[in-house]
Amino acid sequence: MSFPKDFLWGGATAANQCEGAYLTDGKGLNTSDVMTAGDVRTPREITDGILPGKNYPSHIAIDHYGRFKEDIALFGEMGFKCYRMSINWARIFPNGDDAQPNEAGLAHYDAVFDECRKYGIEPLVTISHYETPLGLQKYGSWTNRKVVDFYLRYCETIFKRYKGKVRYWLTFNEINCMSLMPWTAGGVPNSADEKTRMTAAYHQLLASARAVKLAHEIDPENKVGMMYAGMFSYPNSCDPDDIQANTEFMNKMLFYCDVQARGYYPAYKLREFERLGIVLPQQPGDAETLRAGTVDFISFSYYFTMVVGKKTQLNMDCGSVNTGYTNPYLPRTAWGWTIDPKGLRHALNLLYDRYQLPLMVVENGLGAYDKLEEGNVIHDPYRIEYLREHIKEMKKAVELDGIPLMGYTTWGCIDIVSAGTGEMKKRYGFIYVDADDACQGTLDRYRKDSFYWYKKVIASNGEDLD
Ligand code: BGP
Repeated sequence: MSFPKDFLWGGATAANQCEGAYLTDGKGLNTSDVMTAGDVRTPREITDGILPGKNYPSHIAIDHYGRFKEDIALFGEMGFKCYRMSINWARIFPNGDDAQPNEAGLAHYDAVFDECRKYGIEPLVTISHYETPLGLQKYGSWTNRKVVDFYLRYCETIFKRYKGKVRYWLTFNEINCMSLMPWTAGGVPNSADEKTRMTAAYHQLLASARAVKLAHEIDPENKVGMMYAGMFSYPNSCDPDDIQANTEFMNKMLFYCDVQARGYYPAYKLREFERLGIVLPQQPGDAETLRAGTVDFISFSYYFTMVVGKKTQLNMDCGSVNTGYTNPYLPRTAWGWTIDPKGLRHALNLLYDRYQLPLMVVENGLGAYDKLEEGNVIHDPYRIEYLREHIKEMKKAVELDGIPLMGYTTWGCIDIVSAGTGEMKKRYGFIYVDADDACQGTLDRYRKDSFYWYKKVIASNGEDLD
């Protein structure tokens, strides 16, 4: 027994990080369109509107909007079974609160899904991946309950339009990032206090539950998942206080999954709200809504693990989560992210033990500096090594631990803009894109060594990893 026959091998992107064409065909602005590029030491700026002279990488990105046919053909060549992508909400509802959807935006994704079908690629669609329409700022974005209805209007539009074309959906990318970087997660200022964040999170959780129910009503074939930013941590030591601190950190992250998988807030979270004086903006019927909208599967991103102890003070810095501790057993990437393939097996076990739902790894990969060499070749053995070791551990989780794993989509299967730093030079792809950090270049695509390697992996259903 190895990976199931229908295992969904593939890759993942997000609209704001690859599409570009930020005003084409009636698209409105979203939260990512006012974020400048930074780097490993320079945080991205969030500007008040678009300012002259600043570099906003989402505006051009890799022009996936214009070149999706070429890109999907390359995914098809690798043998992808699945393409995880997101719909840019502001292409469908340019201001977020429009009464009618934008037909040009809808037609674009029709063409994308049709292209996927040509190659037998199953689309897995993230409904909101770090791209909240900027027009919703006037409501206070997700802190306002009205936004739940706007999101549902968007969901209903796309569920109906793409019925039969899309069967797999994720309601929010990395929903637990509302606790870490609320602007990115949902257009809430990063300075927002805990009460504000928890209000916005409540509305997203409610919206997710309503979306799950609606998706099932519109098409019983629909499978809707939640998406967890893979925050997994080890206690700093066997000091019980370190263990407790780690449990609390994991609960702070996992409560989002608890609500989406179980349909209610866990006791530890409710007690914490009482202690902090946080009152959720609950209305009659909400509890039933949450219970009726539990997800069909759990998906997550997995890049690194962290160490948490009694002295931990969380700090988000240039796209990294810092806990104040480092793990001496693990190497790190050039961006300081630990490399921990074995942690992926732990993560799969932890999530399956906790929820007993099918799992899917929808992001994993190595952000690295690549070099385009003479003859347009890119030798990236480091990427192959990273992915190979993670796939091996995933395989153990399936074979030895009996985890029902639906699929694996590597992050940034084609080079795209980094979410954390806004750089192009933090590359994850099997396909190299000729663009610099200002998204200037020919934008030509070239196959890296890892392209040919991943093709073999897929063709052998994960058996040939050499
Ligand atoms: C996840 C996000 C992606 C993404 C990835 C890699 O958190 O869902 O959008 O980009 O991380 O992060 P980065 O781009 O910062 O390297």
